[in-house]
Amino acid sequence: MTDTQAAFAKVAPLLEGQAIELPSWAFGNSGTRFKVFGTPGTPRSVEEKIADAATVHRFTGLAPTVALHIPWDLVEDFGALRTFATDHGVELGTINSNTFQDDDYKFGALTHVDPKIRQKAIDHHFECIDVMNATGSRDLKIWLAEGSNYPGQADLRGRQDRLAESLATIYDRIGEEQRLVLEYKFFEPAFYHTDVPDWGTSYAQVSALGERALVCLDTGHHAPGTNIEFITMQLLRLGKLGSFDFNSRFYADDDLIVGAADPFQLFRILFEVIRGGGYGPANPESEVAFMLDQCHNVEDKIPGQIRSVLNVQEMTARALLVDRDALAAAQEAGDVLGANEVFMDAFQTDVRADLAAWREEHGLPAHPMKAYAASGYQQQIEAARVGGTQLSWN
Ligand code: PSV
Ligand code: MN
Repeated sequence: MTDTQAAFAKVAPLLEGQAIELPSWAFGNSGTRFKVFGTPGTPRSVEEKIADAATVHRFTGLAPTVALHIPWDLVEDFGALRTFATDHGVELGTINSNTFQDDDYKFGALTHVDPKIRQKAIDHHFECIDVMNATGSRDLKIWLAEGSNYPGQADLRGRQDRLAESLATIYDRIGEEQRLVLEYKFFEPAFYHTDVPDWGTSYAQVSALGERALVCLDTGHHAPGTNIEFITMQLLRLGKLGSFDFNSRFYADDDLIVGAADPFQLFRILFEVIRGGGYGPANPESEVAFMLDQCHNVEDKIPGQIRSVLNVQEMTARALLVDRDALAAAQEAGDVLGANEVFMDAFQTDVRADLAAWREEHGLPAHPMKAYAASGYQQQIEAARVGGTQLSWN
């Protein structure tokens, strides 16, 4: 046994039970403001999206739940959708509200100056909670596209106060076992100010609500150079990290495959997750949800999601390999380069062969990407899904 194999064997039990939620919208068409390309085999119904998500889980064992976005995933009977998902081997997960595609929300939704429009946005969240009750979902995720484009356009303070009031009304409606997670983003679609721009604002808003209100950290929603692992540490320390929306970025909210642009950043975040007790398999008390929030504009969507969850698994394995005792000793001794070397040794460990063997031991394909390509599923959906309207951001 090599040193790497011995180290991997020690952390391998902690890879069991890792769960990464998939976004239903990753399976629909998406693009930029310039063009949305269609892709053969793209789902025409919510059921087809769930079947694709279940396929990702079948090949990886990593993605037992699917997040829905309302109204994109509205169906007549959510009880039946829940059964459909279970029959396919997955569960329905987080419900995402959407107050960014209705003309009434041009100048805000939960922050709007007009109480009628605020109530309409609150009612939409009540509808999402009804969906959660039918699907058995735990989390209501709120991301708001609200803000202003020009200095003086809006009363920043008034909007923050109205937001607090609207959120309190929504929070009052969620069940004992349910949670509200508030996602922040520092720009887009508004550019001068955003009403929930940063973790501090989200933290202040959810802290005023109560214990079951938490922060959602989307990795693509920070200014370049932001130390996201520090935010991860702080939110865990404060007991307010509810969930992650994983993706990666080169420039802005690019929504590219997690771990593709900067695998080292993903490693650093996952190290703080583990260090802070936010990783479920190592700490059963943890309730932090790990989700992807991605779009596959030019690549095939199912392998795009398979690659994504594998990237998270691989960086988790490497982060688990950090020799925490040696790290602490070096840190305490003021051994700057020694501490850095312990950290980098784990990051630079190639665990791919060990993970392949581990998967086989668990009845999974050693190489899920290759196994999916050889399975014929892609060809089958491309042949079968002809006609109808491919789903997108609508
Ligand atoms: C906003 O950019 C966001 O990250 C929110 O999570 C939305 O719900 C999602 O993207 C929609 O793709
Ligand atoms: Mn997001």
